[in-house]
Amino acid sequence: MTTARRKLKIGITCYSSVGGSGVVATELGLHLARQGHEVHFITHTLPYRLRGYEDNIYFHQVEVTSYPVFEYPPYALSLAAKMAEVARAYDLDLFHVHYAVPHATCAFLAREMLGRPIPIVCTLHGTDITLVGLEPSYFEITRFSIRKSDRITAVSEYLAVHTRKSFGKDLKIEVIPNFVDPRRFTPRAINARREHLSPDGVPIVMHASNFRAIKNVDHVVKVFARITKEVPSRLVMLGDGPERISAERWVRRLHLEDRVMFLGNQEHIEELLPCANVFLLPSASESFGLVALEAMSAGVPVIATSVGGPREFVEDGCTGYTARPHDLARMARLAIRILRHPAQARDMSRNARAVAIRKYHVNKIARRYEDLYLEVVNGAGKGA
Ligand code: GMT
Repeated sequence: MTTARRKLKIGITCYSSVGGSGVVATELGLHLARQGHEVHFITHTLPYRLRGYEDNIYFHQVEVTSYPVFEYPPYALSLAAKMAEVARAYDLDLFHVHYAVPHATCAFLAREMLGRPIPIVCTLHGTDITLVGLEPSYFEITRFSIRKSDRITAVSEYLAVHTRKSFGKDLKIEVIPNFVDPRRFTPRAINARREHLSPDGVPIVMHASNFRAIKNVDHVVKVFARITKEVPSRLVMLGDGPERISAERWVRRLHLEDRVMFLGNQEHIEELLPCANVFLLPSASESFGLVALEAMSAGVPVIATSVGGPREFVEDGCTGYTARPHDLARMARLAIRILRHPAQARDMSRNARAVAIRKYHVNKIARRYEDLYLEVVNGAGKGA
């Protein structure tokens, strides 16, 4: 006989804009709500991927007011106040915050205001930790906020190691990787969309990101230039951000205008990823690299950076390849190998999807968060 698991009231805070951490937080919340938990998103704007009505989902908008004397609107204070207000009104069991600064800091403040020991689970996604390397003045507040959390999770072993190195070897960090819903990110037969992206039927190389400098989007274009010289193909770029102009400039400089498409931000990336023959993610570093996992789930072999999380799920020669971020020659060579050998590509595609399902299925990973929540609300020790 199975006993019913306790249903929880969970407050989730994340950045709502397009980006892996917001996607993880939102998809996790949606999944937990479908399991019967009550999920309260406490965020600045409606999280991207939270669209339409869903049972058990509540959205509480943080209003950031400004006065002439405030040079900067105090987002963190408004958020902390809102978190305390929602926790009190709905009797929340815990806060799950994504990003240490400022979200774990706000959760700490909210708990102090509430005056009851509501547990805080803090998930680290990477930029919160690397930021400290760039901006030493954030060190103390980040360390404080992490240590005041009851449980800390990191999205890869790489990030956990990196965090311990910066903030203390004694930190207990549970690695809970990113996840994917394989029913949504699924291989699809050649379809009209693919014909539109590649009217001449040549292979499609794809990249998706927020075009931050760390994503090395210029490298995507340069690698593609080498690929298409050997195997006529097309490059589809999904997403938008500060480096898009530079990438477009490289396209012109390399005379690739008729081979490259920039589609901007796309809400339904799951409809486009399966059109690719190979997916490129040459970032300078990635704590996980969620979009590469989504591509794998859609049956697309991945060539990703070997710095960070992708090494933990891209199995060289089996589901794709990893390469050092500046080794453009290797990336191009491996992509050409995939495109020239359809039988090998088919095997890789099958393997990629199988690994995504076996190790990173949303049901499996969300269950780990659920277990952690239950432990923490039942008072099973403070991890930090
Ligand atoms: O990659 C980004 O620029 C977005 C960033 C974020 O904070 O949303 O993504 C980070 O978190 C994702 C979810 O855990 C990870 O899959 C990404 O690898 C990570 N980005 C970096 O480490 C650069």
